[in-house]
Amino acid sequence: MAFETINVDVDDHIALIRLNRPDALNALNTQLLKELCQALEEADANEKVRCIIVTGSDKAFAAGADIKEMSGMGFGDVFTINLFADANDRITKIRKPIIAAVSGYALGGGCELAMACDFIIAADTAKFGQPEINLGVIAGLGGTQRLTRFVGKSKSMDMNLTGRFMTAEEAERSGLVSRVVPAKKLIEEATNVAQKIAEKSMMTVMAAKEAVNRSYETTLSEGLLFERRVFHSMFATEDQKEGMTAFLEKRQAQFRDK
Ligand code: CO8
Repeated sequence: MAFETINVDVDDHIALIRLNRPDALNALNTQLLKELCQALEEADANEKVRCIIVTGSDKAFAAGADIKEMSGMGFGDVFTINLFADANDRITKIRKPIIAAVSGYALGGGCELAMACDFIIAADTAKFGQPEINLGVIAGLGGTQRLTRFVGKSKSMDMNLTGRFMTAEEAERSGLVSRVVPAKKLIEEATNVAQKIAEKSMMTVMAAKEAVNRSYETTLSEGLLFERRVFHSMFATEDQKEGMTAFLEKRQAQFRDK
């Protein structure tokens, strides 16, 4: 299907999804969120794709949910549509790894979308924030929950209560982003990282993603048990034999996702 608010480019095992509403700084409206979810699901189902990158423009990853679209809504509208919950659930169900490559503004729903991905690579120009407080609302897609887990209560309160922006440098120092790269090299660096992931056993990558995500949903002892069971199950795979044999034979492993 042709998309109007995003561009999708699948090349060499990597799906690059670019948010594309330049006139609104990639604000997340109903159409964009639906198209994004559909593109992620298609990439997840595409056997060729082994890693997904979500990005925006130089100026904005996304400047939040679309304020023009939301401004006239009442409780009944947002409650009934439940769009933000639907988008969150659909993104969370994607099993392949998703890298958010963030340049410029990642605000409100934009910051939350980046956090819903598996990890964030930021350009040195990136600015993160939860400025919903200035609009008379609070975050609605994880800004009070995921952000708190990433950066701790103090910084999360600061961001959510003042609406101030965090620089890429502060975001890396605080654990919100995994690495900061020069803005001009953002897509190149994100693609290199995606390529590295794409070379692994996809089955093992999916298992690792599942195990890390489990740490957010359960107790430490349950999480450790889940991790151990998945670890044990890896010994039933051909890729475990190949990975360990290749190490001992001092050669590159040839994984077959089996
Ligand atoms: N929604 C709609 N339009 C937007 C948005 C937005 N969030 N952000 C920017 N735009 C539009 C502007 O209205 C403007 O359009 P026009 O040219 O037609 O007037 C155009 O984009 C360019 O913006 P600016 O002229 O304001 O550009 P500046 O460089 O001066 O400022 C800023 C950039 C600082 C990013 C500024 O645009 C801004 O503050 N934007 C709003 C940021 C914000 O408050 N975000 C939070 C939104 S609420 C939210 O996200 C709730 C999340 C709930 C869950 C979401 C699930 C998806």
